[in-house]
Amino acid sequence: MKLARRGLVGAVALGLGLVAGLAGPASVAAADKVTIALIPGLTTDAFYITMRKGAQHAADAIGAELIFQGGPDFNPTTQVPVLNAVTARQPGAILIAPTDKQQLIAPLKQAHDAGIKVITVDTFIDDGQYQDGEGAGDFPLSYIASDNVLGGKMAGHALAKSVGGKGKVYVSNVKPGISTTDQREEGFKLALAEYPDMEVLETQFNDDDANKAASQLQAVLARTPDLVGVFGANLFSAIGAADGVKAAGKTGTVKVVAFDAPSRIVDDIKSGLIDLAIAQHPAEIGYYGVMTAYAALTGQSIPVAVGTGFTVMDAANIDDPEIQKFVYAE
Ligand code: T6T
Repeated sequence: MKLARRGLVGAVALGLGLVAGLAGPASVAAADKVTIALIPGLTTDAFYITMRKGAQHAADAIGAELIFQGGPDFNPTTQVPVLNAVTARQPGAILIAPTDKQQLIAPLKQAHDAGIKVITVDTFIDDGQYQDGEGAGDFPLSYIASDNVLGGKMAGHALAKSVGGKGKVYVSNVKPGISTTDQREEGFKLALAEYPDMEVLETQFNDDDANKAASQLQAVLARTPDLVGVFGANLFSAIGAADGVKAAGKTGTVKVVAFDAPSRIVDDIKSGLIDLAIAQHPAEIGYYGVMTAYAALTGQSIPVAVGTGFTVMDAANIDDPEIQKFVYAE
């Protein structure tokens, strides 16, 4: 029978999750040099660029080799061939942000069957509950990420507050089937359900294309002139929604709450185009991803889930150096 190790994604620090094997023999000796691959959702996104920096920091600290290889867009069609190529190189561990909950299960199973330790970062496969003996995508050893339902709830309450608790809003989202953005929308809607005078319009899916998100904003506004706000559920959705608001001449009238914090979003907070951003901590995800992989590769027990934090950025705190350090790298 498989050992059930279900941890909670939340404010869980490395080593605080439920651990397996405590009664077993002491850990095996550290490997001489381990190779850990990080496969992002796409290579050119400031979120994953920042994650890579945190991962590299950890790899340098432990003398591991870090391979960073990914696709040009957030898409399983381009990510799966990259994953297969990385699997063929037989790294000790693969850290991956799967671009689809279902479509990455089979190719990741191949990596797992080849003896590679699979850990997912940012996004998850299947139901995201690993090592509990249930589901085709149960084999990854750990999931290291933000709590995206919580982040979506935070965004929902922030948007409701900024519009005075009433009016029509919608979610600008990427596409269905991505664990993170699905969960953010879920959290946002849970929060908005607490405001009887608010209405959530149909979600607009932009395929991670900011230009599409901008056009959609203008189209929604054309058919709903009393729109009061929008939640951009990731970096490109938020930038696009903000562009749409600006192009429509509605800066400050249609409120924008963003997920993610590249410098462009910071500029928009300063100019008043974006009200607030929920910044993730991608460097933390990369750092603990590598450390978790290393622990697994050297025979240590590891938490099945590691929850990383958020920093809320708005006009009142954006110049604070303690806040600025969470702006994503370019
Ligand atoms: O929001 C992040 C990431 O968490 C999500 O899974 C995909 O989009 C981003 O990379 C931002 O573009």
